[in-house]
Amino acid sequence: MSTEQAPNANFKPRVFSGIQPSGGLTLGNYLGAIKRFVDKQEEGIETLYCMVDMHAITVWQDPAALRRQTRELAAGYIAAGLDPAKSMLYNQSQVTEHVQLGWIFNCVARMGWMGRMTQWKDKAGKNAEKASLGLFAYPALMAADILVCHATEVPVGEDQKQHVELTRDIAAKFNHDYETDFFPMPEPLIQGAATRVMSLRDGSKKMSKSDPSDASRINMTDDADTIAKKIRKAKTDPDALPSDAKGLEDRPEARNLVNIYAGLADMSVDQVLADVGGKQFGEFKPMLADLAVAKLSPISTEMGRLMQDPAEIDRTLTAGANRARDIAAPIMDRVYNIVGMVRPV
Ligand code: AQP
Repeated sequence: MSTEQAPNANFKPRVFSGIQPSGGLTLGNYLGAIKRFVDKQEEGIETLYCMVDMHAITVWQDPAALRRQTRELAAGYIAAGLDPAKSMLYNQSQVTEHVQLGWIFNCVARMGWMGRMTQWKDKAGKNAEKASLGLFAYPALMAADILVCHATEVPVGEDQKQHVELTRDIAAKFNHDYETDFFPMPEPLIQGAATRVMSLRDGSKKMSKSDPSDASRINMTDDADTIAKKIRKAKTDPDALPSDAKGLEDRPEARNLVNIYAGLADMSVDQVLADVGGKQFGEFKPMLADLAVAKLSPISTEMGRLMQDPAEIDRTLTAGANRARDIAAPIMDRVYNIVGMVRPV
């Protein structure tokens, strides 16, 4: 039997994940992230879920829209099943330890690491000279978000795996440079179907809240008719559905719709195809639309009800921030001490 300890054996299991309030919530955010947040909360582990508004402003945000979207995101979390008494829900900007550690990590991370991030390449594109410095440094702040609370698990969609790996590199370099074992090595939690939901208009692009085409995504606030219409118009190919997952290779749009069905129904892709293999899209799309409406309508109705009382949402977020600070502040005190600084009392 190996006597080697697991890398995080000395750390309490703790879950952290964030979503940017940079637009309305999409089905991608729900299936790739929020639905998994709820599963984790129910396991009885300490869970912190954050509206990462400091990340959102790496791209210009209208202040009134940012305020509204932050509350809408919090309402989405709660409506989807996160209980603020169990999970800490808060705004990144309200717990200043995030940016304090973010700066220290800017000094630990290397420019080359940031330049290799696919999200940077996708978002900055050919306009890198004009992109904000914050967009380039975003992964160092994300590492700080995770490590400022010593999180050991990070439920995210497939697209964020590279950022969690970078977080481990930053933790390892900090530990090495300061000859300590202070930071854990967080693990990305990417499980089940629909960890990468693609655009309804282009199966090679991820579904995104900032895509200029509203038809490319299902918003959590879309009504039943809009959801049905978007699914009816979703790009597909002319063939019938195959009877196993192998038959979806080279059919990105078909794979995406089956993946979405599997994610919503909590089934595997093969289980879905055992039921619908051989059907044409004319028959499958209405089934998918009915399922999406059945799963999403209760959430959007509850979000609408919660949004009627923005002051209550703000109170919930402030209470969450106070609890998160109780975890982050002593960690930052120790980071300052390791680095050779003193935090103000
Ligand atoms: N299409 C997706 N499929 C699966 N998971 C997804 N996530 C986002 N889109 C998909 C997951 O949602 C969490 C929060 O992501 P984010 O809002 O912080 O940033 P993002 O990944 O950049 O999401 P968007 O919608 O594309 O935002 P914009 O358009 O502002 O950049 C993450 O766990 C992510 O994996």
